[in-house]
Amino acid sequence: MTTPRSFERRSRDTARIVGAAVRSLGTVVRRAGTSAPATPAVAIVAISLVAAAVTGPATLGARALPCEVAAIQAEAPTGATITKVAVVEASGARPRHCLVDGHAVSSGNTVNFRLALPDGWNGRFLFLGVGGLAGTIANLEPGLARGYATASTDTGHRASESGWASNRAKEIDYGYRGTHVATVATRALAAGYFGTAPRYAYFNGCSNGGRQALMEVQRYPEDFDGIIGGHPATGTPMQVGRAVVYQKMLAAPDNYLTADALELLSKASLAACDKTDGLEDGLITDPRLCRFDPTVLACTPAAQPGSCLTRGQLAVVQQVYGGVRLKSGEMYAHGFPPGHEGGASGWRQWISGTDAPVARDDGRLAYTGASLPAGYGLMDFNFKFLSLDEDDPDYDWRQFDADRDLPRMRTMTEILSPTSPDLRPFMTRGGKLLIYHGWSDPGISALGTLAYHEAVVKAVGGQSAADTFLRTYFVPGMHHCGGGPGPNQFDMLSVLEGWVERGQAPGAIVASRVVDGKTVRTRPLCPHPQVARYRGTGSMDEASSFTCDAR
Ligand SMILES: [Ca+2]
Repeated sequence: MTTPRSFERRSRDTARIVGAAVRSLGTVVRRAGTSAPATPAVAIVAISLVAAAVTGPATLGARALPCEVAAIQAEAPTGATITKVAVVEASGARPRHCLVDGHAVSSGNTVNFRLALPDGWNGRFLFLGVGGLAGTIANLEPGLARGYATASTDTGHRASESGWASNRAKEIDYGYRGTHVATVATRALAAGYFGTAPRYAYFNGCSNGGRQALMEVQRYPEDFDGIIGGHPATGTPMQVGRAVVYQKMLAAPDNYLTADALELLSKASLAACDKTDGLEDGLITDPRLCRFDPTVLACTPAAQPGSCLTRGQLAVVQQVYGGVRLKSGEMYAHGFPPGHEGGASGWRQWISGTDAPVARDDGRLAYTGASLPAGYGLMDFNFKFLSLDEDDPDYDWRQFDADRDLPRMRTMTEILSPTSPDLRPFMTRGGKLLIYHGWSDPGISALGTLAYHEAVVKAVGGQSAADTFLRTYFVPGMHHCGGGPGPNQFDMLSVLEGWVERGQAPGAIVASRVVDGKTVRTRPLCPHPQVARYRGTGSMDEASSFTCDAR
């Protein structure tokens, strides 16, 4: 197998030869076009150089194997089984590709994967994470459209498979190992198919995919050259934070945060915080500067219904902002920063749902029906079968008490929660990590990601060490992996490639806000601890009117 280093060198040579040949061909064409015909001999030499360059052993995109089960299985690494292979014709931005389904062996389980091997391969490998409780395989088209050999995994169970979380091997595969074994298998299959190892391997995922990203960095630092972790899920702490919020929300009918209450809250937090970042632009760029007290919305006897928040509603809001501390004072589940609580993808989607909870037979309030808030739908399952070290079908998260119950969750927290800040092995081998998180994510707290970033900086030896391999970007006004009023479209993968492949250390990344297909605002995202600052002149909707400044 070609080593990446020697391959890289060869591929540079190839690029030089192709470049020279193309330049030479260009000359030929221009001459032809200006009625000064080149001699046939010159043209033939140039064309044969190109042909030699694109069919040589180090060529990108020249398929080495037929797209057939037997041929691909013959090149498969130990433990990988190919179950289905199909040629998929080009469609839209998606190139023609060989689609490979199979599974890889882990200890006590098999892990499904899918791998797409495109015509016109760009020489790189991209693995895509999956959301929620996994059990499905990501849509590979975003990677395919850019020419990557693109793979994903369900992490070792199917979404339809009840009882998977009562199987420790499957829990471990969901936690971290499934991503690793599927990565090793699919990267080797790509190398076998194309006849050469991918020059670079990347991971990209958001939410649970962001959790997969951090697990890879922490546990398998050799798997990827570059990793993007968006809105990384935190496993047990995230569940604990939600449980305590719902304990308060469901304690009385009055406590429910209606859509109107959330819009009221959103207006009030924006009014209090918009200017604190130096520019009144409808966005809270740095909610850490915000001193917003929601009790300004407290109902008074004279208040009109719907114009204020009840005591119960305020208690819920303060719980969401405040997070969960242990008796020792340690912050266990970070609260959420104020700002941009309203809108369809805001707190309504994650925290309060669209329909008020109703009383069950036992008199207690519960959400029912199809419109469960995203943070609530999996509460029962998570606590009974995933968070607890020993399954307990009778466990009631409504009674959860952090100091009493967390000792019952130690092993599973280790399995599910990507909390280790010591990323030195990844740093030392030259890996690069981009983390991003919308400040207004109502599903997973950006403050938790901030705390993790700071812990990493400390663990690897300080800011200058961290700067060699890590950038974290907080996105103002962005909800969970998208949505919200902020600039929420950006291309982290190109930035990561520039860093890994060309040594271009990332700075500001321009993000766009697109409404009905039109870009209405661009804004730089700044690597933490820098923050985007308005220069004082120019349109507030143009990224060029901002600089990234130290706070
Ligand atoms: Ca502002």
